[in-house]
Amino acid sequence: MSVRPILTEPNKILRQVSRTVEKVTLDEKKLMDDMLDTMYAANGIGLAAIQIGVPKRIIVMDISKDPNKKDPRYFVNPIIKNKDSKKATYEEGCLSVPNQFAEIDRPSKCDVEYLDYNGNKQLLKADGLLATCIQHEMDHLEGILFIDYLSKLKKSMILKKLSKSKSNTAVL
Ligand code: GNR
Ligand code: NI
Repeated sequence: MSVRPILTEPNKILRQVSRTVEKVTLDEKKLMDDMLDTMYAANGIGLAAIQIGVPKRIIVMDISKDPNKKDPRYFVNPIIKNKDSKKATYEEGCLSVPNQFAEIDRPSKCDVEYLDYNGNKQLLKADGLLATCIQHEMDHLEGILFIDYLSKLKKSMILKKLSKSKSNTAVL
């Protein structure tokens, strides 16, 4: 179990399409453990493997508000089976786009088929923050970031702020 560095935009690795996992082996379980440690350490509610540089279709999430009541969820090879035509708007952030937030519209509900930590097939009917978060994470598997949904102007403003904060940390 260890906390790994999180890649931040701009980074070409974040734009890779992640590969399907053939089988949930000990390697994948160790990766999921590290991802959960990394996500909790960064105070995130979700993390895709590509955010720590591993191009596998694996996501971890914990949307519980109470830090004392952990509710980790693991998704391997998730597929969206059904999306609600109704949209919901959430203020999104991303550990790979640090300290930047924007309102994003996504289907308010979705059904997701996936393999769990033990490699067993599951179906989740998600709504609310859970639905938003799983869709945000599944975008990472395709190399998509939430800023890609913004206007050119808003996106370029965020990228400019990111490059400024990156060059500041290089000086410190
Ligand atoms: O920690 C996170 N919070 C969040 C808030 C609203 C919508 C999506 C998210 S996911 C994000 C962690 C992250 O970057 N996952 O990829
Ligand atoms: Ni993200």
